[in-house]
Formats: sequence, C-alpha cells, structure tokens
Amino acid sequence: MTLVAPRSQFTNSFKVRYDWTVNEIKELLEKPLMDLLWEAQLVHRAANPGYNVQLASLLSVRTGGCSEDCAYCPQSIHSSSDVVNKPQLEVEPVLEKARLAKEAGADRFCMGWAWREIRDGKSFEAMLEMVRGVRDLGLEACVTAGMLTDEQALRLARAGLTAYNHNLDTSPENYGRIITTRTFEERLETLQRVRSAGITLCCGGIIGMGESLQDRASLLEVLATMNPHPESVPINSLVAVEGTPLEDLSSIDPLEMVRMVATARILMPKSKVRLSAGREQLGREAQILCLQAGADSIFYGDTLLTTSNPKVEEDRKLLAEAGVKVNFSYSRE
Ligand code: SAM
Ligand code: DTB
Ligand code: SF4
Repeated sequence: MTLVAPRSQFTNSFKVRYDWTVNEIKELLEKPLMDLLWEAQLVHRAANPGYNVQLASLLSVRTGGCSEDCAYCPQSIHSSSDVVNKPQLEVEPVLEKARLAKEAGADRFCMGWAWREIRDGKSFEAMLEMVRGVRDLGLEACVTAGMLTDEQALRLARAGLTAYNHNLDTSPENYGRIITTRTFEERLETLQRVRSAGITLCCGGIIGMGESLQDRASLLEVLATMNPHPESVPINSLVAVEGTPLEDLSSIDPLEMVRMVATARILMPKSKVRLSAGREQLGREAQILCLQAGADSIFYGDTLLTTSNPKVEEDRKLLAEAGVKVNFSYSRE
C-alpha cells in the first residue's frame, strides 16, 4: 500500500466553464463532504497556490431608511430593527476610515449606501470623491448602493471604482419570498450596466434564509453561467437581526457554509470567493475549512454595515493559524 498520492493528483489544473447546470451544481452541493473538499481543493490549489486571502474592509456611509423590503435587512424601513437612520458620512471621515483600514492591513475598501438606487446630486458627487480618495490611497474601492443608470456607472468607472457590489441574494424562484419591492430581473440589469461600464462585479448571495438546496444550486447557476464570472462572489450567511421578518431563523450548520464555498470555488475557479456576513456564528474551525475549500477573501474589521464582525486581532490570529498569506498581490488571469 502506498501512502503517497500520485503526484498527478496534486497538479490538477482547472477549466473555466460557463455552462453549469442546476443538476450538476446540486450534485456538487450534495457530495460526500470529503469528496467535495478534495475537488474544491484541487481547483483552489491550482488557481491560488499560495492560499492568498484578500482583506476587505467595510464601512456603512449611509445607514438605514432604505425603501426596499429585503426581509433580511435591518436597514429597511419595513423592518422594526434598532438601526438608527444616519445622514450620509462626509468625504473626509470616510477617507480617514479608509486610511485606518489600510494601516490595519486591508487592501480593498468597500462602502455601503442603504439606498434602493443612486440619485444624481450632492450625495453622488460625494460618492465619486470618496472613490477617488480611496483609489489615491492605493486601495481597491468597492461601492454598494443599489440600482444605477448607465451614466452613473460610467462616472463611477471614470472615478476609478474597482468593483460594484450588487448581490442576487437568493435564487430567482425564491426571490419573491425575500424581496417584493424589486425583481430579480432588475438586479441582473444593474449588473449588466456595471459590467458594460468596465467595473468588476462583486455579486453573491445569502444562505440560511429558509431556502432549499435547489435554491442554493439555482443561485449558484445564475452566477456560474455569467460570462465572465463575477470577479468576486460574497457568500453571506444570514445574520438574523431582531425586528426583521427573518429574526427567528436559527443559524445554519457551519458545514453548509463550507459546502457552499467549496461549490462556488469549483464553479468559478478564478473568482474571489468572499466569506462574508455570519463569520461570528461559524467558529474557528469551520472558517479554516472554508479557507481550505476555496474562500480567498474576508471582510476584515470589527463591524460589517450595522452588525458585528470578528475582531481584527482574532482574524489576524485565525489567518496565521490557517497558514494563509494575506493581500499577497497575485493574478489568476
Ligand atoms: N442597498 C444596497 C443593495 O441592496 O445592494 C447595498 C447594501 S446591502 C446591505 C448589501 C448586501 O448585504 C445585501 O445584498 C445582502 O446580501 C447583504 N446583507 C444585508 N443584510 C444582511 C444580513 N442580515 N445577513 C446577511 N447578509 C446581509
Ligand atoms: C456582502 O455581500 N455582504 C456585506 C457587503 N456585501 C456589503 C454586507 C453584510 C451586511 C450584514 C448585515 C449588516 O451588517 O447590516
Ligand atoms: Fe437593505 Fe440594500 Fe435591501 Fe435596502 S436594498 S433594504 S440596504 S439590502
């Protein structure tokens, strides 16, 4: 009996496909865990041999008061959460936060606006200034602010925006159960506008909202059949916030997150798969499994938008224990 696997098993390469079917994806999600992990790792090691992990810092620039009715979101006016609406932060304090994030080791700075859509005017001009300022610091800049027009997307691109975050959140079939004030189709149209303007896409979803395995597969199918794939794919698990319609849902089994991350890695080998909301509920070992299975980015900083995130010191320790490299610049193109 040989204890050493043939070398060829470790030098697997990957082929980027855009023709995944829901059934193939379901099969991946349901594989025996050891087999799924093995397959995901082969892709991950080939695509990202150094296990490089990007640290992205997140700031809520405009908090609360959003007119959309996303059932998971404490910032919706339809929820009765404790989130207090705040006026938009000014440009300089935002850039100060970006400087601090850089000092703490982040290389992407993501800014959120609790808006249904971007409107032209003072707030948008300030957003452009923030993007320029973040880029001048040498950081990648990401914005999430709802729907936008072609012209707004072009102006953001000209300001140097690296990525626009606009999640699909759940499957097209499950969408109406989670959000009724906009359609899945509108989400796709915004993504197309962002893509046409030459901005990279950050687009993913949330698990733990009572969806079925079929829904998870269907969400991943929409993402994995985009050509090109979104450059970054945040996988959130629901943070059940008091006052939202989903407040009573219990946390998912951490291994479901591992499966979702591993499957996303197999489907979209070159994309950054970001382990996003819900890391506090995952625990150390499950997060390490996610890093092994293909997560190569995390939100880094003590808060997400309105909820908490693991402490920076804890994350530094976790990443060191996992033996991954942070923000090591690399390209998988
Ligand atoms: N309003 C913009 C939009 O919807 O695109 C930007 C902000 S929104 C808060 C950004 C994303 O955060 C959502 O699409 C959703 O995927 C995620 N999110 C919000 N609340 C969450 C929660 N309680 N648990 C997990 N993810 C959440
Ligand atoms: C994403 O997919 N997750 C982040 C970011 N993109 C904008 C937001 C998570 C928000 C979690 C709930 C909160 O803190 O309000
Ligand atoms: Fe929250 Fe964004 Fe939905 Fe508004 S559009 S309720 S900010 S997730």
